[in-house]
Amino acid sequence: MGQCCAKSPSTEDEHHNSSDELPKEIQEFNKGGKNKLKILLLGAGESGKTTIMKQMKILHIQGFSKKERMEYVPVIRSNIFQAMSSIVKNMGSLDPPVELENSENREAFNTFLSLEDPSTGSELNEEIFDDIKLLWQDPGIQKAYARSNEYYLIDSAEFFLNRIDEIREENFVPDDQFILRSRRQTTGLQKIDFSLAVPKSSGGGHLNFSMCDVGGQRQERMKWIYGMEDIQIVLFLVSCAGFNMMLQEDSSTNRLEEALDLFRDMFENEFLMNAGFILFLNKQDLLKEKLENGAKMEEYFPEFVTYELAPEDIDKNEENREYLRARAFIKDKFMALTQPEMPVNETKPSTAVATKQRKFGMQESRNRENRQMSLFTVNYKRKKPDVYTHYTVATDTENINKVFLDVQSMIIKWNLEKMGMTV
Ligand SMILES: Nc1nc2c(ncn2[C@@H]2O[C@H](COP(=O)(O)OP(=O)(O)OP(=O)(O)O)[C@@H](O)[C@H]2O)c(=O)[nH]1
Ligand SMILES: [Mg+2]
Repeated sequence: MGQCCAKSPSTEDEHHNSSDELPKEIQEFNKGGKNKLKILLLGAGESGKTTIMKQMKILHIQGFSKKERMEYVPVIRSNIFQAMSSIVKNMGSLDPPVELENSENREAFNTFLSLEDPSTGSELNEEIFDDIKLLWQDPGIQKAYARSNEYYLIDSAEFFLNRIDEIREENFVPDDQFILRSRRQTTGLQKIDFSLAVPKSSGGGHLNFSMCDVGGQRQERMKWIYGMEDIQIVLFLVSCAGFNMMLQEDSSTNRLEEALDLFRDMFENEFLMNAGFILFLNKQDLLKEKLENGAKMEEYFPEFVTYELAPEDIDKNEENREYLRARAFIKDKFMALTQPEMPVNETKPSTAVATKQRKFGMQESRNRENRQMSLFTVNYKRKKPDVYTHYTVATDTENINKVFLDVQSMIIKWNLEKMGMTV
């Protein structure tokens, strides 16, 4: 993400057992600074963490330079190829399967079936773009796309496939929306620094932030601990659209279930006991769209059938009712996890390998009950559930600007109350 981010540690770096050996940017992040507020972005894969980092760059740094924009061209082209490849390769194995409808597209279909994934999107030639365009218009492909919760497909597939003419242009320069929609899995840790003006009513001046992004897929989570030192704020992201989808890395685990497990583990994590938690219930646009297209929350969470909205949340607009119920249901599920039933100081049985030191000799933890690695020893010491929730659309700059202003005021309030810092 441009000049301000560090990539670390690489696979071989995982064996480091001294904080002195961590990449410089992460050491700096860990040291923080007197007036720096450290925010750690957490959440499962594809919850939208990196998209929030991109938004901070757009909103609070200098945005993307032309050179940086051009670096996204191969990413976007590779995304569009992978999207079509995934639809073509999965439609036959759906239950019931979906067939190509226009026989004139058979050749393009077969070519696509036999194509290897190009390592970078810049290798796509004109014929491949033609084939993608033809296939995207086939009613069979559209039907398979409508069932994309049954196999792995990137969230931005439709956005990119609808814009293939622009993407294939020789002089294509991605705008912010293309960049925000692009998908590249994060490995290691990435850091970004920015500062925001503090309103006069809260003392004026500036507040400096250091924000750290991590990879959310299971194999990445052992690295999270590198970014946890003295974290003041955890910004935990959830893809609400994941309620009817399975994980990319484990096709037997529901994405929302995984997010709930992960949130509970992080909320109870002893290294994050002093952090305030902000929950971004993200991908609200996709949640709404899915429900409008007939997806049923109760098929995945049967208790949803009897769930009722609080009177103050009921909207006169009946059309929105199912969506409002669903988003409140998801929120309640997360908030219930912030009210632990187990007594203070009781340690949850865990396969965790955490050492209390910061100099983490990272070891493998075992996969328990076929769910994500439970990384660290947990206990129930958190006194007050400092959790704030927001419904977000991470790809919408205006929405994130507004939400982040709220987050900022809340952080200032927390700061003044809990950390004794004056701003
Ligand atoms: N429509 C929509 N797409 C979103 C939203 N938030 C993120 N996305 C898209 O979802 C995909 C995944 O987002 P990322 O920000 O890469 O997810 P991540 O949490 O960083 O994923 P990892 O790096 O694997 O941990 C990207 O293509 C984003 O454009 C949202 O609110 N709405
Ligand atoms: Mg990421």
